[in-house]
Amino acid sequence: MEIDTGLIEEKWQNKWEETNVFKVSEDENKKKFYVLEMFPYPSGAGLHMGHAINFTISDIFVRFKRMQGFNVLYPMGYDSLGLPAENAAIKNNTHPEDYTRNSINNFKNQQKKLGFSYDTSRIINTADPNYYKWDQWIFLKMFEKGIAYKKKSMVNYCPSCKTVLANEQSQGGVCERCKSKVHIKNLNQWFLRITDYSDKLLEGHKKLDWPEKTIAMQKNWIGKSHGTEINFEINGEKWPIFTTRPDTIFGVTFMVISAYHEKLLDLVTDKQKKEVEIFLKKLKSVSEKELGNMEKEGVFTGSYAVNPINKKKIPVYVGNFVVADYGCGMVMAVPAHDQRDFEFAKKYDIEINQVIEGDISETRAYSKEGTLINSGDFNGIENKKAIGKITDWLIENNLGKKTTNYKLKDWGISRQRYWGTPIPIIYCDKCGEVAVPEKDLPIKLPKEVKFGKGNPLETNEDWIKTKCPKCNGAARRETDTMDTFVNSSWYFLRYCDPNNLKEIFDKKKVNYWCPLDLYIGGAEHACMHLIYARFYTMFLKDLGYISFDEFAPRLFHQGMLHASDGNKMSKSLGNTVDPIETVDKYGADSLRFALMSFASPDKDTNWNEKVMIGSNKFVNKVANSFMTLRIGKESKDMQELFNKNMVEITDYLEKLQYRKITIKIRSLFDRMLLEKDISEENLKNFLKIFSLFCPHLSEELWEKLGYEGFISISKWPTVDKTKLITSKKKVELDDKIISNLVNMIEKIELKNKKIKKIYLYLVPKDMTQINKNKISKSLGKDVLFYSTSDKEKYDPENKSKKAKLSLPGIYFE
Ligand code: ANZ
Ligand code: ZN
Repeated sequence: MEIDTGLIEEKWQNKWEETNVFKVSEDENKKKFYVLEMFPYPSGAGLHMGHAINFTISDIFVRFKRMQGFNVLYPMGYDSLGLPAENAAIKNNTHPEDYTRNSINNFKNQQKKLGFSYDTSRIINTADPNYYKWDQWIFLKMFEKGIAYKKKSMVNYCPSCKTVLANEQSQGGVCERCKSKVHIKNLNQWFLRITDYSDKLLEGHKKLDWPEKTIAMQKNWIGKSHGTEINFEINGEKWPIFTTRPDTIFGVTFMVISAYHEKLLDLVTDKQKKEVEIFLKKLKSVSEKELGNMEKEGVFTGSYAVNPINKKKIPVYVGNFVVADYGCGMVMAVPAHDQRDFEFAKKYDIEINQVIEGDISETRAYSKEGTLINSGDFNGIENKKAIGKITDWLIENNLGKKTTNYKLKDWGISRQRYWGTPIPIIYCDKCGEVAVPEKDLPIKLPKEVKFGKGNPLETNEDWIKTKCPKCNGAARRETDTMDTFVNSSWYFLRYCDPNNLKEIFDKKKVNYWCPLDLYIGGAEHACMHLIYARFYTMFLKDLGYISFDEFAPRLFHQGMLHASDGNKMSKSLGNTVDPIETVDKYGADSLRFALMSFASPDKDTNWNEKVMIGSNKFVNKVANSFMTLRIGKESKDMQELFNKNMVEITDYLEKLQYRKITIKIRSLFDRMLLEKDISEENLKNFLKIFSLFCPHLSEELWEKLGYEGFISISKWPTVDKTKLITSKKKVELDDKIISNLVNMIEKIELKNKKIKKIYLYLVPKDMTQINKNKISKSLGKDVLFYSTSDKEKYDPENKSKKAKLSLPGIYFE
């Protein structure tokens, strides 16, 4: 009986859609489960294989949880505002709105073709005014509380994209998108005071079951550090600096102020003015991460500082390695014990004064522990102790205080571009900055604008001109739009009540579904998105809108899928594989099965056409031979095997170790084909497991077997524990051998080596205990069994010597 996989896939996709099987609502009697993958940015190019793999990972998990009886929320949406859509629209001479609509429709159709089980009644599109209205609403709440504010600040600015860039988007002084040289500009910008939440963000980490590396990256990003603020005197004025090493204060031989320090010019003498100006002109913007590696440069300002501890006069330099908005924007430099200061001192021939015992070389400062020297009354003290002692002395003499500093900065959200959420602020000559009243939201983007020169919103005077909400006088709208990370900072809440026109969401609904039970997305979002979203959650909790302060207690990062040549898939390299073309060729079930066969979902992997073809063959084998299986009384062995598999597969599913399951599905099915009869129960059980990976074919076979309703919402099999106990000892040995071998085979085949034969060498006692047939069948390979006492055995690498009781020697060929 032939099954046309192409036809059945469309049939079941339509049936799922027509019957709304995956639509959910709150049900207090059912346990909820909320699974979310980071929503995609819908580009005109359509889905790529990375999307397909990511979505398949979550869809399998969702189908499993649904069958386990949970009330599962699994929504989908589109992060559709942003620069790429605007640039693509300009390039293709269309409007971003039309470009975005087409991209989303294309995405939806493609996602449908892959058999994902979304609740499609909850689709979110961030470019929809009914969505970004609530971005504006949150902004107003933040403005009210002083969390949103405006200030002048030095920013990275891309002259070609005509917008402000975050530090991460301008590494090496070039724009991440267009590679133009980035300029530094002093602009009036809107900020969100995320720094109010620094400690909460750090404390919250304790509650998170997240990859350790991601937590470490966030900690580093927030960068909390305890230290001392010390007042130096320059030109009779007090200038504090921040240091974590007050123990080195006797070794300070110069000071360095940031090139972007607001009060830099106060320190520059007339004589040094020219030189400083030339230095400032050629500065490049660099992100903090690069500061460590780049060449340290600076010039003398002409001013001198007085070291408060010994009244020594030391020169003040302006330098490129001091960050303006960290600490005090100025540092006390100790070249003997700080490598940056050391390099600077060597370059400009500044005195190096050692104050901690240890070896200083021609190229390196001594930055380890030691005893203080050349430090007046503090000589002979261990430097760790001296940190406290010197700080106490400074505090007693009113020359300093203890402080804590954070690397985290307030989040600059102003963008001078069109395709983003308009900032709901109005400027009035009389009243100043005025918030748009809530009843006037959303402030919609005007469709009529001119692209190409500066901020497109500035080209529509009709839109800009408005009335002041306070005095009713003539006023103008803010033309900055919000960074699109704003849109993704709370979308997971909106999914709980996506069509609400009156409120951001119904609190009861959000508190039923949230927090997420599993969040899936790329590790590249460790800092920005995942910190911003945590911040928004905490803010909304403080407002009293939600009852939790962490939105995603469990996070899973999927691996990256590369092209078969190991490179990133990219159009320019011509190595992309298109998921929809692949579905047209092999079917969605085969693609899903293949994607999960490549590697464990958390590992990076390469596209592998052979695995694709192999998966397709296997799926076709199930399609063509499943109905030849006979329902009847099955053997005890088979019962045991099923039970054991069910336990293991359920466990693998919880851990998202899908590759192991694909191997089990294959061997289980091959074994079933060799059996005369299979119980009806286990026939169904096999299909249920298979349906997570290959839902279309499973629905078709389910229907052919005569069952009513969708297999997608049938009940996950429970294990008959009694059947696990029989002949336990024997089963244990067989299964130990099998599972060892499965793991070894997996490793070997991952390296693309083929295994033709397996030789097992067992001690004579084991030889009588095992079920050879079962082992061979489970592995789906040729296995030869030798007793270690067999004189005639084939054993080229002497592996039989390794055999112990219950532990056979193994040789692969
Ligand atoms: C003197 C000193 C001697 C320092 C020494 C270090 C080693 P964290 O842990 O990152 O907080 N620093 C302070 N403000 C800075 C700024 N705005 N830009 C660049 N560097 C700055 O590091 C604090 C240390 O970084 C401070 O301690 C200061 O240098 C420098 F042997 O002061 B230290
Ligand atoms: Zn006014």
